Amino acid sequence: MGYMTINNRRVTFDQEKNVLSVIRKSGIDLPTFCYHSELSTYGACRMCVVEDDRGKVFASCSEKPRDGMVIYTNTPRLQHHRKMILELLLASHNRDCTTCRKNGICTLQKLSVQLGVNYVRFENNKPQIPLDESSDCIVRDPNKCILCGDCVRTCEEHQGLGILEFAYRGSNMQVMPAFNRKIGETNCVGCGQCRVVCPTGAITIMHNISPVWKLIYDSNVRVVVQIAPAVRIAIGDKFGLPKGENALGKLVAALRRMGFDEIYDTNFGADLTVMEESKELMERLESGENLPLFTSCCPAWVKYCEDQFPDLAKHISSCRSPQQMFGALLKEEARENREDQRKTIVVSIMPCTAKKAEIKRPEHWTDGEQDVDYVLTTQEVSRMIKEAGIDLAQLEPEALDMPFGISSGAGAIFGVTGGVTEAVLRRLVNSNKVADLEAISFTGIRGVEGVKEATVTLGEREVKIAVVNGLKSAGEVMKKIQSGELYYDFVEVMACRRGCITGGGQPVPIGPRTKKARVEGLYRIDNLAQIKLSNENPIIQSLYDGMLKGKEHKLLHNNIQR
Ligand code: HC0
Ligand code: SF4
Repeated sequence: MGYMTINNRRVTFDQEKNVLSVIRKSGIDLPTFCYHSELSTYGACRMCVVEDDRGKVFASCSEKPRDGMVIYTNTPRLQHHRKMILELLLASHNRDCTTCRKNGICTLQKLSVQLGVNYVRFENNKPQIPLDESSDCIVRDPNKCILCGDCVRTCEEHQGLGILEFAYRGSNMQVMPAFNRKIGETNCVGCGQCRVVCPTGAITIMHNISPVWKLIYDSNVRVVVQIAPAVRIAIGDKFGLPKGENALGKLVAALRRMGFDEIYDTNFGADLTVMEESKELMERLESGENLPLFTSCCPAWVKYCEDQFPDLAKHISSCRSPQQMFGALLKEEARENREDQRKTIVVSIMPCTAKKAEIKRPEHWTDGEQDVDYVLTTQEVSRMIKEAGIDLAQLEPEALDMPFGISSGAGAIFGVTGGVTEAVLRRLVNSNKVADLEAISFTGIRGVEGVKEATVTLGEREVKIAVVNGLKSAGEVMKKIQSGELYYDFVEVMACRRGCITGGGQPVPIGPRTKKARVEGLYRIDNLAQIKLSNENPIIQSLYDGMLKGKEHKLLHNNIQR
């Protein structure tokens, strides 16, 4: 422990890795573009500059705290410096803020207001570069890029992919995929993590708002919507609700007012996935074939495995993801229900940008028909709610529609790393006693580490499990599986750190406090759930005895031979 003096106030420090963290701990929100606590320090934007008692100006993100340091964070010199940086950034930036997708959530815009930059003395003479709309998941607008490198480091350091790089020099410098390819031509997995950290409109979500509005107002169409686990504890961020609060009831009320015909829960789809995936795990354990079994519900992970480790792709579960299982079920139900002459359209509300690509993969379609028609991210739905003039925070919560509005706590925790594994283990242990549920949760599968390991006894057998989040960690585990250095029976992978709660389509910023609150929010939903095990969901049971009978493979599994 040491102490330093910040703006004439004594502040202690302990484990903080840099002066910036100590300043923020003291309650001063120093602005940055390029600093993220979970990324390497780049020190390029210089917005976090401070001045010491000798008049030295330095970037606080790149300096270790030292005992006895005396610093100032807002001297006239620093104010001038920051304004100048902003002005120069704005000078080479496309400033069509009013029509920008990041309007209202752009850090450059926010800081320009906060620091009072009211004019820009320099013209932007840069030629306009066309948008890159080649991906189903994200859009790149190089004209909005401020070269902070956050996306470059995220894709490299968290996802181990390095799709985006700096190219050219000096004033021609740009961030782009290697060889100036379009992002859709690379091995980008669409996780959207680059969008989460992008402070401007340079990387945004590929929107599907307009077609969904049109369908809602088409009287020949029945629009059915499903809501993913991680959406409910994040959407409140956009409407001033406490971080991590479960806003499902309010979201249902909003969607009903907007005109969606039926509103269901992807947690129900997750219960279906638990049934099928636990069965598949037991079959593979018995046959000994294609172990470990890899989870298949994260589409960014599935694409990553196919692209980077094709020899291991046969380990991926044949189960469709919860959104796809549910989509297939809803379309099948519509085919069977001939009374309603309207065409059924299934829309998913997801925390994830990669889900937009998943719905287009034909192996998840049924009889050549796309099961989920559109994916809207949490961010897009928030925008639609605002467009409709609805204040989500003020709405009285409403219930989901039946029959697919009932789900278990096991389905809810799918949205956090370790949740799929915990849900599958609950099913296989098949006990809802508190002691047994707790024993599963304490096996080591909960927590934020990139790789967690657990060994669980199922019947006569010890089952070795790995729970992985972040694709860079996944790559490290895959290499060790490939070489035989590590052996597992079951591997859960989620591409985004901590799972879907930090998905590429979630409201930003997602700082440490928000991440923690979202994780706790999902576990709280599980704690409050009356049904803890997917197999105890009565609707699931009746489906297996009814509509699903004989159609399990057709509707719940994909049809590719890996
Ligand atoms: Fe997830 Fe899912 S848990 S991937 O993170 O499995 O997107 O929330 O909807 O499909 O259920 C995302 C979240 C889902 C799916 C579920 C799984
Ligand atoms: Fe990299 Fe994911 Fe961004 Fe693609 S979407 S560039 S994989 S961070």
